[in-house]
Amino acid sequence: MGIEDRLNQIVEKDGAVHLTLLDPDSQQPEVAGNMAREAELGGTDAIMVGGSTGATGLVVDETIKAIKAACSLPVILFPANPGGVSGRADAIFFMSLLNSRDVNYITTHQAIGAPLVYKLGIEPISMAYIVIEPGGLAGWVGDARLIPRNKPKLAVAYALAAKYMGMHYIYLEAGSGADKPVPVEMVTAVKKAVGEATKVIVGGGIRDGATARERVKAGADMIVTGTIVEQVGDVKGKIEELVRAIKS
Ligand code: 1GP
Repeated sequence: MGIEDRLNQIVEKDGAVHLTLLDPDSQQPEVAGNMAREAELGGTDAIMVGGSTGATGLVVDETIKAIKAACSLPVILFPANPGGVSGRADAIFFMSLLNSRDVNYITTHQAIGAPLVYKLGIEPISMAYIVIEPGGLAGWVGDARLIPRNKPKLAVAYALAAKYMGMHYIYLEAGSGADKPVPVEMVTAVKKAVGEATKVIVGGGIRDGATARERVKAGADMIVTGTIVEQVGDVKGKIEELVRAIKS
């Protein structure tokens, strides 16, 4: 079974998926491996690997190698550009930053990266990336026309466009380390519009179980946390808190 089917099955069974994001630019590969092991013990479902700056080439490769040696979870690439593609990964969020002003982030990087993904045999998971205020580094690097927090209608419009273009996953991103996560009302509106089959991922600024649970109750199928895992001493304990909060 492919990674996308596995994730969808977990949504069916547990009500939600938890994904741990590790940025290869934030720590040495061995440290990333240890974090992944702890995250697996804490009950996370998969490891995402990527970052807006400095997550390319050898550093991505070495990080995934260390994660693979330390745990048995699937590794999904979350690249900012084709430089973030590694044949060591199991799958890739093959994403388009729909509200970017820069065609590179909408289709050009995808065209350049696609033959590499094909050649390496990595499973592509079709995903729309929609960046919401404050947007963080991802918003800046991707030249996003940020969706205002108080305009859920705009997020719904992009999400529906994504669904009608055949994308399977919709990622609502507030930006790594955001002081405010994606508003609950926006998650509710997007999920209501796209329906059951299209999965909604929410990330950016989620640091505790209660915040994650509110978004799952609002309709998020998957929750991504990254920064908090880098900040806490007890990775396993933090992941346990998040996982317990979102799984039914
Ligand atoms: C960033 O949404 C992810 O792309 C995760 O955000 O680092 O704030 O958890 P955090």
